[in-house]
Amino acid sequence: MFTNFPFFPQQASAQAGQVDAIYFFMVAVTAFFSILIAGLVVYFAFKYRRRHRDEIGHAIHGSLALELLWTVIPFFITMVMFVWGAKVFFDMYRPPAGAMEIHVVGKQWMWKVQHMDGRREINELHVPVGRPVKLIMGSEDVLHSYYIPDFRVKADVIPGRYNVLWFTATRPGNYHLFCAEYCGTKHSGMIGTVTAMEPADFQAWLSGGRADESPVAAGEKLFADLTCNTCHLTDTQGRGPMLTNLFGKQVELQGGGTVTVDEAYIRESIVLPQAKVVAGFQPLMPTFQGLVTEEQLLQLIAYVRSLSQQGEAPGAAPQSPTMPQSSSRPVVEKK
Ligand code: HEC
Ligand SMILES: [Cu+2]
Repeated sequence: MFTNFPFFPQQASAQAGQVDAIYFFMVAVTAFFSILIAGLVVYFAFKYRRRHRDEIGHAIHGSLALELLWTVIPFFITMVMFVWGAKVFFDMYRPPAGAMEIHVVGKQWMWKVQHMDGRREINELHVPVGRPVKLIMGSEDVLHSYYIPDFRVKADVIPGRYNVLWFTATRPGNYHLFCAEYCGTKHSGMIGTVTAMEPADFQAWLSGGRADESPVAAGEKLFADLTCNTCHLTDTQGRGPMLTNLFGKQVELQGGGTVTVDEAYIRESIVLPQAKVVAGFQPLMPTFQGLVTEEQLLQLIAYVRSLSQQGEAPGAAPQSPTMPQSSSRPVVEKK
């Protein structure tokens, strides 16, 4: 609709239309009332101007009807904005199950990307059209923000957290990518290109490059290198809990309470193991904060999660990104 309007980014994702609709609704409401009020101010200034030197205005003692009117009408208009906005917001913050996952790490001043089959790219992102894509993001240093205006999506990449952004690209093309959070002297250079491709072209692109080790395989290696496997065994005899089939389950904590195992919990278990101690275990897991990079954390999480994927032996080859993920995989965010 707005592709020929040079001041407005094109709509290239499934959510772009929804975001624009609510944006234009709010602009229209604001413009309508601004013009109405400004017009009335001018009109009344003339209509009720002082005509004689000694003229004195009537005192006004309020009007219940008027006060109700200008309270109730704005209330309903703002509730429409709130409910509508909340709906769009929740849709944008809950990735659908089975979305294609891609790891993204922000770093002064670049975006490092790794696909699930291992292929890497920097300041670029290739995605297929017509398929939900979930970016799992971490920051190696400071706050960054991943912003694709043509898709109408933006998410802060907060250090020390597991950040998620999802979208479904709808038309092939190249789109601007920006860091939208001031992150140091070369912040303005932290830009790139998102390339949306037809699924077949995307497959060709994916298999065309030199694929690195997949995040799951890298995570499995780290699991051994960091000696995680000396405490977390594949049976219950280890000093730490068994991690097989853990993802998505409820875990009982020492001192009562439970926690659902999701990516954020696994991340916390690795960097702050004492924050939530599993019931029946000693708090003897050392912290790995500072010993692993953000990218390695994402790989470890991907590996621990892969231990729970049905039909796969622990550490088996990762799924190809084009395969729909098994529906039995527990999802963190339910729709
Ligand atoms: C010295 C032994 C030891 C090492 C090494 C160790 N862990 Fe642990 N881990 C534990 C213990 C004990 C617990 C349970 C107590 C707790 O929650 O702190 C635990 C808990 C966990 C949990 C939460 C499990 C649950 O059931 O909720 C995860 C995930 C985890 N560790 C991952 C790792 C990873 C990944 C590594 C390697 C980077 C690692 N651990 C290294 C002993 C260890
Ligand atoms: Cu940045």
